[in-house]
Amino acid sequence: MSASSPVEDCLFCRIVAGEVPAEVVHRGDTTLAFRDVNPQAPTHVLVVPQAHHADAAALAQDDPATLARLVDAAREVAAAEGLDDGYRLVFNTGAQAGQTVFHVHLHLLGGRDLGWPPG
Ligand code: DGP
Repeated sequence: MSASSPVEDCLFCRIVAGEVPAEVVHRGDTTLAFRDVNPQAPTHVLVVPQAHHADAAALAQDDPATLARLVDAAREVAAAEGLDDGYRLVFNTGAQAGQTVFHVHLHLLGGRDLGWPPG
């Protein structure tokens, strides 16, 4: 889906709208970052576009400037969290990759040694 208006049953559209509570750590003109409800590292933040796009590939096609802003917002959050030794950025894209929420989100993970390859 490439629509960018809010999608009624989309969890992250509802977080952007303030209809579902979340611990917001950063808000930009077109982006929002909030803590993951099920953190996999001491810092685990999700950075999303405020507009709805299903996944990173769709966002790259529809609005590449906002895709870049997600990465820049993650950089700002990582700095604020003191992740000076590094952090990981992940887009799960598609069900087989583990994507469960189909509003694109950039996982920012840090604060511990992160293994490779991921599971
Ligand atoms: P993914 O598997 O890549 O689609 O990641 C979805 C993430 O969303 C997962 O790490 C858990 C997180 N998540 C699911 N529901 C909520 C919620 O209601 N609030 C917050 N803050 N995070 C959520």
